[in-house]
Amino acid sequence: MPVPAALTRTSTDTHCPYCALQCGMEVRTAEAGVSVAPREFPTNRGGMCQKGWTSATLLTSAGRVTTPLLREHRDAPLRPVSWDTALDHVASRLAELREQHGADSVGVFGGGGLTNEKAYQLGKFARVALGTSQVDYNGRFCMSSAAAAGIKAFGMDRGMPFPVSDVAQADAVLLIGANVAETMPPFMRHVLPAARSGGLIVIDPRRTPTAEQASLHLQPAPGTDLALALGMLHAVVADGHLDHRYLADRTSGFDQVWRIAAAWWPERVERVTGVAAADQRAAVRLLARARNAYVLTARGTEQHASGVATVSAWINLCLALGLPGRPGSGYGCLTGQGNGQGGREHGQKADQLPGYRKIDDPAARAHVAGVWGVDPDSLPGPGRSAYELLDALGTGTGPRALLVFGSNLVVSAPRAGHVAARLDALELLVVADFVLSETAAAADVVFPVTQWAEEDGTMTSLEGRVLLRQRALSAPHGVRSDLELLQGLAIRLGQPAQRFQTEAEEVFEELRRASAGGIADYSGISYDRLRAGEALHWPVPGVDHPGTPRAFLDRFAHPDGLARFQPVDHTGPAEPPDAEFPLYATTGRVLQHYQSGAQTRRVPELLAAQPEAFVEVHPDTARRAGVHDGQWAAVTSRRGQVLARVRCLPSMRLDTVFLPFHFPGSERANLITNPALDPTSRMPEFKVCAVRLAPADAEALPA
Ligand SMILES: Nc1nc2c(c(=O)[nH]1)N[C@H]1C(S)=C(S)[C@@H](COP(=O)(O)OP(=O)(O)OC[C@H]3O[C@@H](n4cnc5c(=O)[nH]c(N)nc54)[C@H](O)[C@@H]3O)O[C@H]1N2
Ligand SMILES: Nc1nc2c(c(=O)[nH]1)N[C@H]1C(S)=C(S)[C@@H](COP(=O)(O)OP(=O)(O)OC[C@H]3O[C@@H](n4cnc5c(=O)[nH]c(N)nc54)[C@H](O)[C@@H]3O)O[C@H]1N2
Ligand code: SF4
Ligand SMILES: [Mo]
Repeated sequence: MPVPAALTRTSTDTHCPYCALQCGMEVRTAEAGVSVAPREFPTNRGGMCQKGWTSATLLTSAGRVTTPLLREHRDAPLRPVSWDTALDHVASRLAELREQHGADSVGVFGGGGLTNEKAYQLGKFARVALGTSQVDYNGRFCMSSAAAAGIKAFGMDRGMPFPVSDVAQADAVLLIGANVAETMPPFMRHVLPAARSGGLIVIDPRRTPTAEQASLHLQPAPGTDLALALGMLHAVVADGHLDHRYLADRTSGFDQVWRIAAAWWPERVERVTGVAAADQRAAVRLLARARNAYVLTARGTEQHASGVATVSAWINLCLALGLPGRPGSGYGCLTGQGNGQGGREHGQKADQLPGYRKIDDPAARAHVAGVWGVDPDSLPGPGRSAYELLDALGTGTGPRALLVFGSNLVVSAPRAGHVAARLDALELLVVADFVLSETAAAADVVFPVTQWAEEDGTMTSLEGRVLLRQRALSAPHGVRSDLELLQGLAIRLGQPAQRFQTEAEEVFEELRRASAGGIADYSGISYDRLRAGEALHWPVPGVDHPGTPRAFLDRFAHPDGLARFQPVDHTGPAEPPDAEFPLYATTGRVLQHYQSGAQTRRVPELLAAQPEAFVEVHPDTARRAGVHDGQWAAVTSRRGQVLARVRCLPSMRLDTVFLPFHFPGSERANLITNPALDPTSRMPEFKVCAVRLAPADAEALPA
């Protein structure tokens, strides 16, 4: 085989393997090894965080899986086998299950870190090669609530409907449940101008490194944002900041919303949220007086059983101030995973087909089936959402086998103890990964796959821009790409090989056709245009179309062109604190670890910086619970108990503790989280549950 051109280069322009900021980086290959360096790119402006700087470590790490692994039966160890043995084994088990129990006996779980090509191919593999409706992905845990709220309000979900760099022009920025100083550090460059002019407002129950830089920090109790948004909307109206002209020209439905917000005067909201009425009014004033203002939401306000309503309430506030679709201002949601945006557009979601089409829409089915060369009637309908899928595994009514691509569910799924038990109840668990994650370690078959720098593929970043990640080096012997794995299984399941291409660019060419005419239209994007460095934000409906960096400037995506206010009211957390579980627990991230930590816990510098789980707690609350700074504590909810080292912080609310979710085993924050789901988005309530805090049992301590 000739050496691909990319492999003769010593430096390749690409993007970071982790979060949605997709910082521009260079991968350098030399005798001494592989290294990375930031490059100038609009989202990171030459910056990179510690995860980016250390991202080459895993490419050559000893912890990498380089051969397929298989266990003969549940109690046997995983042993190395050949690719043919592993593929034959999986395909024949899947065929048997399908034969005996029907196509829905096999489930597929994808991830928002997968490239567009992989996400597309995985959805197609599920619907065509397996014929199953049971496919969903971890984006359901990520920003599905903001996506649903965006569709309701604007008729379209593109996380940030404007370039990230626009934010730097603003004199006011409101960040809600977003700790960007840790979750997207170079993003802070874009909010610095607002911070310098006294216009950075942060809403977070914790005094995060982001909140430290704010001019105004509102610190509500977890799960009370909806009330806060109503209070601020009330202040907009009462203090004369309502943009009447914008309301009349660009929106509908304000009256029903006001009927609810009228009853939420700031003093009442203060009693529910703990945020002083004067601070609510001050925040509104900063936004209303700004020449340019942006409001950005992230997981803190979204990961709730009322997440869609909560984001809708924030969008209502933005509409009342006339921000969305105005040049230099706007509302956006900060997508999280590297391809969180593209990952929810191309059909790995239970209710969706490529191009952000609905799977129950006959025209969408006919179009996509045409591209795939199958009968539209052969495509299954919508399946279960992520948590509902996991909850049903091995129960007899749900899937008996699960294929996992790009998620470490044992650590990251809500009520993780229960999810791990459901995975154990499966007849077959198959995981594709490049490390032996906690989920891979529990699998019957593990397929070792290539990593970001060893393959081509496109990602769609938080600003809706499609980016090319280019192959920079060859993969270790024994690993194959996800696309090759899918083809290997598809052929064995009786599919023609050409239906499941293995070159990313060829898959992208098909994705273009499948997305054509859809909401997320990629038909005008090509690898050549991306290689030439064009900045293409979707929709790009033609090869001569310049892309859409700023959506909604003239009209919103609803047929009447108007944005729709959503009448929503405050309900509060699904599980409020009580005498037995008196504290709120909330969960989230630290700078050094990514998600379940499957990758970053294998990078020595990152593990050394954050080696174990911790719980942030106010010193008075710690004293009352009998726990001490630096000692291990047990945090217990109705679902389980997590062990974490106590960090006393006077800036914490007295009623709230915080845990990061990056750690495994008994340090898994998700042992306690509540899988209460939002009725629309099916997003679990990761951000609030009721707990009690106590000293940890000496015998139970982590080794
Ligand atoms: N270092 C690092 N960076 C990452 C990731 C990572 O794992 N590690 N993951 C990426 C991904 S996939 C995502 S989704 C993003 C997430 O990015 P963020 O949303 O910024 O991260 P989180 O820490 O989950 O949550 C943000 C904040 O929400 C606050 N919060 C908790 N409850 C509430 C509430 O009720 N209301 C409000 N207003 N705030 C609340 C928490 O205190 C926390 O500081 O980060 C991306 N970047
Ligand atoms: N308590 C709590 N839980 C949470 C959250 C929270 O805030 N609090 N946040 C939620 C959010 S926002 C998210 S996004 C999820 C994320 O949680 P997960 O879905 O577990 O995401 P990762 O930890 O990134 O796991 C990705 C896995 O896939 C592998 N991988 C990476 N790239 C590829 C690829 O291209 N192909 C294949 N085959 N494998 C790949 C990695 O090695 C890793 O093992 O966690 C959710 N869970
Ligand atoms: S901010 Fe995100 S994309 Fe940038 S280097 Fe850090 S993890 Fe990578
Ligand atoms: Mo996420």
